[in-house]
Amino acid sequence: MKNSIALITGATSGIGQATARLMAKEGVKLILCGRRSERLQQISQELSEHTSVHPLQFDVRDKSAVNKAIDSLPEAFKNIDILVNNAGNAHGLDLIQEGNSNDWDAMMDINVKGLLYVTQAVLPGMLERGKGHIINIGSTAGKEVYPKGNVYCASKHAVDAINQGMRMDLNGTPIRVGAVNPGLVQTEFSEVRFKGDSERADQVYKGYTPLKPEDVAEAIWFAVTRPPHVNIADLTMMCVDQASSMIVNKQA
Ligand code: NDP
Ligand code: 8X3
Repeated sequence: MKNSIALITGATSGIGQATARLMAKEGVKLILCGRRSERLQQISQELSEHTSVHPLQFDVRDKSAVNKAIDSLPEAFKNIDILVNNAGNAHGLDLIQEGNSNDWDAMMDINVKGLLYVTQAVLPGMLERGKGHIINIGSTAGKEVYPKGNVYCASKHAVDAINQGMRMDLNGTPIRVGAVNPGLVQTEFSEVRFKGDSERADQVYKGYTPLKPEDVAEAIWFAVTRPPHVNIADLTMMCVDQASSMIVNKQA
C-alpha cells in the first residue's frame, strides 16, 4: 500500500481524520479534503511528517468546485488508487412533521449528491488506469430506520443503494467498491446534528463505550489491504453495547 494515493473526503474530523492518520503511518500518499481550511492545513502539516500530503478544500455540494479541485491535482497526486467517500453528517433529529427543509437539503446534498459528484470526478481516471478502490461510508442508519432519523436514514439508505449499484455497474472492471457501515462512533457527528449543542451531543455517547473513529479507520484499512481478487462489499460494525439503532446498553 506504500506510495498508493488515497483521496479522503471529510478528513478534517472524526472517521476521515482517523483514516488519514492511519494511512499516513502506512506510507499512503494522501489527498485530504474538507471545507475548514485551517484544519486541513493543520492535519496536512502534521501528517506530512509521515507521507506526502495534498490538502484540497471544497464543499462536496458544489459540483463545479468538486471538479475544479480534482482537476487541479498536481501530477504526483493525479492517479488516485483509493477513494474514501466519507464526508457527511446528520443535520437535526426531528419528527418528519417538524423537520427543517434546510436540514433535509443539507443531508441529501452532502451525503448523497456530494458522494456522487466526488465519485464522478475520480472514477474515470481509475477506469483508465484499470485500478481503483472506492470505500463508501454508510451507516447502520442505511440498514434500518429509527424515529426522527427519517431523512438522515434515507440519505444513508441511498448510500447503501449507490454502493450496491456501483459494484454492479463496475462488475467486469478491476475497480473494487465496498461500504463500511458503522453504528455509533464518538466524533463531531452529534455536535453537528445538534447544531453546536455540546451538552446534548455528549449525552449521545454517555453510559456506554461507543466506537472510536480509529476503530472505523481500521475496518477501512482492512478492506483496502485485501488481495486484488477480494472485495469487502459491505461491512457493518457496532460497539459491543449496541445491538441496533434503538438498542444500546446504556448505564444510568
Ligand atoms: P464528523 O462531523 O466528525 O466529520 C464529518 C466530516 O465531513 C468533516 O471532516 C467535515 O469537514 C466533512 N463534511 C461535512 N460536510 C461537508 C461538505 N459539505 N463538504 C465537504 N466536507 C464536508 O463526523 P464523522 O466522522 O462521524 O462522519 C463521517 C461519516 O461517517 C459521515 O458520512 C457520517 O454520516 C458517517 N457515520 C458516522 C457515524 C457516527 O456515529 N459518528 C456512524 C455511521 C456513519 P468540514 O466540516 O471541514 O467540511
Ligand atoms: C450515525 C449513526 O445511529 O446516529 O450514522 O444514525 S446514528
